[in-house]
Amino acid sequence: MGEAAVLYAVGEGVCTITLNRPERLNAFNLAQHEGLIAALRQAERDPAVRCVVITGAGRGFCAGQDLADLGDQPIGQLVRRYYNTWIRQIRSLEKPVLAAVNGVAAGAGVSLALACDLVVMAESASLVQAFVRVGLVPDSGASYFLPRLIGHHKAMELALFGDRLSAAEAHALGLCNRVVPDGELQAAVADWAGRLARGPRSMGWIKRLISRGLERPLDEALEHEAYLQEAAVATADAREGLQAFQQRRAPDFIGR
Ligand code: LHQ
Repeated sequence: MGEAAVLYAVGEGVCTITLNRPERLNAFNLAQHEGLIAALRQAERDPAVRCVVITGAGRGFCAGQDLADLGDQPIGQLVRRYYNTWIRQIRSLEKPVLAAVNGVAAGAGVSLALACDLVVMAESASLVQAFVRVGLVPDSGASYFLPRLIGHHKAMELALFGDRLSAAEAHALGLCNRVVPDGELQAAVADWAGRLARGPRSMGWIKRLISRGLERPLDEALEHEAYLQEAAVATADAREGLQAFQQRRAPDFIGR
């Protein structure tokens, strides 16, 4: 049997999911879709996982659809059944998900990074809205994320021209949180992921609130905040947080 198309590892509360088809810059075939969907499901269910990191093996992050292996199902079905599934999983997972963009991301590979809650890019990594280059349209949420993140005109520029965007340009536009030297990506991601993995249960609810922030009226947001605040204050982590504050020490959160 060949190597798994997706690698899964858990350590100290951090689950690392690695797309593992480096010879194709981790472009998606069915095995990689299935591996990613299964990995995200496992990360959601495992209480030992408190933060998820998604990255790519080799010199690429993810080149989108494997154009040499389109399979034989109708494309609409492929998109609905696979791409849309893992995009929804990332957004609904009640744990922070961090994209460690180690190299080039293209097409749905960019969507994968943008769906995550935090994006850290290596200096030499880049983003390519490759869809138009092959006569296609943005998918996997690209048409949703891009205008929200960078506005209509810039989103149109990227989507219509499909030019490669450097990590520095992506950062200037607000498409990633941080750019770090290539050799420091792993350490930078481990630092953030470690902090998130030691965070309180409320992090999952923070994600739920912020993810819906742009979508709904103020009154609805206020009510949802009140509802979740009531849930948050009842957690062991909130009790610990308040006690630690009074005792002037760092809190020791357990994720519950
Ligand atoms: C690839 C790929 C790739 C196969 C590099 N496939 N082999 C959803 C559902 C259904 C239909 C279609 O679309 C979608 C969503 C999408 O994602 S559409 C967009 C699909 N992706 C692309 O169009 C990107 C295609 N790749 C590229 O433009 C370049 O490879 C990028 C800009 C990613 C990287 O360029 P370079 O750094 O110059 O690398 P390279 O082009 O030399 O690629 C390295 C190898 O990886 C090469 O194979 P080889 O055997 O010659 O070493 C490529 O053929 C292979 N590869 N992307 N998507």
